[in-house]
Amino acid sequence: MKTRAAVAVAANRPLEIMEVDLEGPKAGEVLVEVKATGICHTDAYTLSGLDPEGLFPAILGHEGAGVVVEVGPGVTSLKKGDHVIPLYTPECRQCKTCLSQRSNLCTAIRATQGKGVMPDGTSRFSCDGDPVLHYMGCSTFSNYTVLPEIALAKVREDAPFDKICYIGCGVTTGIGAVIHTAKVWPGANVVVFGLGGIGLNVLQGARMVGADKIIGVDVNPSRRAMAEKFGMTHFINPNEVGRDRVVQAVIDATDGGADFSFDATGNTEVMRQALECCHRGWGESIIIGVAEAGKEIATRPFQLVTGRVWKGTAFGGARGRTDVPKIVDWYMEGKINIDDLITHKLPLERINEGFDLMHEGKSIRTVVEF
Ligand code: NAD
Ligand code: AHE
Ligand code: ZN
Repeated sequence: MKTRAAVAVAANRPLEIMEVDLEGPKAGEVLVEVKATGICHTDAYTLSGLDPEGLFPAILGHEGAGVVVEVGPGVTSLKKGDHVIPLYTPECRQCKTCLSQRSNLCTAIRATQGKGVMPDGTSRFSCDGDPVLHYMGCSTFSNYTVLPEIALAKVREDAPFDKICYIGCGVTTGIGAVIHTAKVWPGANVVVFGLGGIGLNVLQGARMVGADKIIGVDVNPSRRAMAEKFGMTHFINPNEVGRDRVVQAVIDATDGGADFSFDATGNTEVMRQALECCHRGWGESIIIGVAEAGKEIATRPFQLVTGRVWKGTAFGGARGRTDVPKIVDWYMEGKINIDDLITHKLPLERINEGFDLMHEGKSIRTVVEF
């Protein structure tokens, strides 16, 4: 079949809207009509050419929601008409990691996913006979896409696609980092570096679990109002206090340091600040941000010797097929706010404007509707 898609033809070039060919689902695969997709900073990172797994030409996008159109042989958990959210972190429930229950980093298809192909080693997308690659196993910047059954969460049918697509990455990553990875306790002091599409969801996660002080740090002063709406109690702008004084500002505001800090910027200097503003003896810093190839984090080992802990999280530690339907329920029950974070909506033809809005700091999430 043909599908309309925004194709990343090369690094650092605008996406090109074109018709591409899409093969139907093979064994264990599912054809999905994507109804809506968010644009995450990780899409921009890969498009920039700095992602070591960034391959071109490819169809980016990993924050979608849609409907099952057709299932391939052997698919048992999904049927035509089911509403689904694609999962860049699948849940096979059979690999060593899934069975361990210690991590959400299912290994069933990770190797082929990183090469831009389906588990059988080939792409379902092509253009004039040449393969176009998948991205993060999702490729939601296409009206139709094919995914393995284990990479789809079945969700309730009354939930609006243009909102729940954001649960496919940003919402789950931010809230999950708080509840699954950090396990923030009621009364904890929390600091969030970067108040964009992910950081604002960390804020609402921290509020949900009953954190006490919730400090937000961002160089963009226009983030303040939205962050306060999502639970932030104190704001620090590094450009106002001085970048070298952010750590002390957090320590002063929290009687000795944060119980938990989160990096949602992807900046390795900020990651260091996020660790070093944690409380001596127990403060934990969770890295969410993705940094480009060649960037490394550094700190004095003394920071860890004296009890601070450095951790990271992917997809908020969520097990997609199990946890994502629950987060959709939370949204539908009014327990979490997604609507206010979707600041812009665009048709596919204007998707590049969504990237511009992100880079200019004008949007939180842009959702593209098909
Ligand atoms: P975004 O662009 O919406 O937000 C980033 C925010 O960080 C912006 O508000 C920006 O002003 C702020 N910022 C930038 N530099 C800063 C600095 N030096 N100090 C303080 N604030 C600064 O991006 P997003 O979609 O929220 O993504 C954030 C990061 O999280 C990206 O690196 C993205 O790749 C990563 N991410 C990781 C996961 C995961 O599973 N680990 C999931 C989604 C996104
Ligand atoms: N190819 C990238 C990997 C970047 C990365 O860490 N991705 C996160 C999800 S970001 C979603 O917006 C992730 O899930 N990581 C775990 C994994 O297995 O990829 C790079 O930098 O190499
Ligand atoms: Zn993302």
